[in-house]
Amino acid sequence: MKGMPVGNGLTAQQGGYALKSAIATLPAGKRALYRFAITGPGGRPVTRFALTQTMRLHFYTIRSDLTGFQHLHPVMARDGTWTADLAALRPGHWRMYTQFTPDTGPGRGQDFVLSRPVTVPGTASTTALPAASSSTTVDGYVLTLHGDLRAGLASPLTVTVRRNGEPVTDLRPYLDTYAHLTAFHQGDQAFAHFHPRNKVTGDHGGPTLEFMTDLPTSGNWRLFLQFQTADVLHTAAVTLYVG
Ligand SMILES: [Cu+2]
Repeated sequence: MKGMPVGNGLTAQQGGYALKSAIATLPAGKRALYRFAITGPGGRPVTRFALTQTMRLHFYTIRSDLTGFQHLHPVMARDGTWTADLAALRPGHWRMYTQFTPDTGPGRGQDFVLSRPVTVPGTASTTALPAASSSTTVDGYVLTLHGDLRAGLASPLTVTVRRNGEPVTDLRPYLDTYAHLTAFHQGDQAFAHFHPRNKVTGDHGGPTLEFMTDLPTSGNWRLFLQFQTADVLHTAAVTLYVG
């Protein structure tokens, strides 16, 4: 498993690599296509990427109030142009994140997260961030979090999954791991992504997922936990305070 990527995901360029897009606005309330390219130190689009969690590129978006999370896998054309097929966005300020590992050039083998802002025109209302909590429920699954997270320090976080009071032990690997934890910092939308250290041994993950987190700044983070049972992908959300 990869460790933390370079930086906090809030820049469009790093180490000679850049996220380029002509799109600064997208329409509200309907599917929207976000086209972009990753350019390398020579300024040309990168077309060779290493597979990370079975994909050449992971794409995430979040609204400035940390609602509207999407995790997608865009399609790349031969010339290095990517298209992310986004579900309906609410009006407001969004950030588009790309996570990738070049397979050529000086950044070869390095994990990058680059992002750009996008405005969705319309009347924007802000949703207050839910209070920090040690549990959350999605689709009947109750997730309980244990951990005392400290900014800038490697901090263990344990997530236990139960359903009807019983431990869940039929998590399926989704993109090669039993869970994907994507986190965004309240205020600046800093990004982090983690996978549990649990060994993947078929369709019987759970009930406990052991993460080693390393969140760079204190404050509230909105966590999105994605896991699969049968053929259904679940996405749980919870606010976590990092001291
Ligand atoms: Cu992941």
